[in-house]
Amino acid sequence: MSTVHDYLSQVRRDRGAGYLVLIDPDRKNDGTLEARVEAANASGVDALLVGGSLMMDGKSHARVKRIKEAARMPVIFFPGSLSQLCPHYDAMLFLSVISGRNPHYLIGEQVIAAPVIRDLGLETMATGYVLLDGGAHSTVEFMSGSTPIPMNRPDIVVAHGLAAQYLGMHYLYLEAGSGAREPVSTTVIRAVKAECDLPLIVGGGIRTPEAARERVKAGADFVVTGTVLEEAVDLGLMGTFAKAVHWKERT
Ligand code: 1GP
Repeated sequence: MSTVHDYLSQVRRDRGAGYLVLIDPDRKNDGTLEARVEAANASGVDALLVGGSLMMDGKSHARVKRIKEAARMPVIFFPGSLSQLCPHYDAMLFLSVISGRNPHYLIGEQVIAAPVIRDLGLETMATGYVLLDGGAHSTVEFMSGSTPIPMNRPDIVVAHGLAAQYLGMHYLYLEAGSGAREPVSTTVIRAVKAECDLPLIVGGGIRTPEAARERVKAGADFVVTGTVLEEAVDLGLMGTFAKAVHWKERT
């Protein structure tokens, strides 16, 4: 059986890099969910990440179901919290906040989630999550009680990437925080790419297709955007991002 992990590897091989759109199944997006998913279907988006740090009502599971029903691509759980764990995903990033020193987000949440994940039969993709300082206090920094790594310390990021690799993780997520002022720098991405073999997912504060393309050129294997599309008037912007990321498909 082909897995979402296999599919993402194929995307990297065929398109050069993958474009992932983050949808927060929170109240604020309730009226636009189907439109967002339809736009992603039509725009060459490779997969949807679904999750958020804080849900402001109890309807997130129903929204995930609506996303799954409309999506013609994998729907991947991006866990902000275990309260969003439900049967409607195709796979999940099994995250550990390895840049933090808060044991609850390093291993505590994972232990609580594991038996539920087994019963749901959800595919897990072990992901080392590295939070960098994107110039603004982020929700994930507050919620996970972890200090971001300064952006001017690629050496520290590289050491975390190597540790994730030696721990047998499948992906490294370089995160500047949702809505970051500054996305993860190309210097950091290049440094990690030079020394670490894991596929790199890069997100937080990426607002233009040019910024996405620069990050792919620096070594990002997957680019994530969330906020820019929540703010966008024209969801056609997704297609421009997808073209910027899929460098192998450019003529
Ligand atoms: C957050 O990396 C994602 O986890 C996306 O960030 O909302 O800033 O695009 P943005």
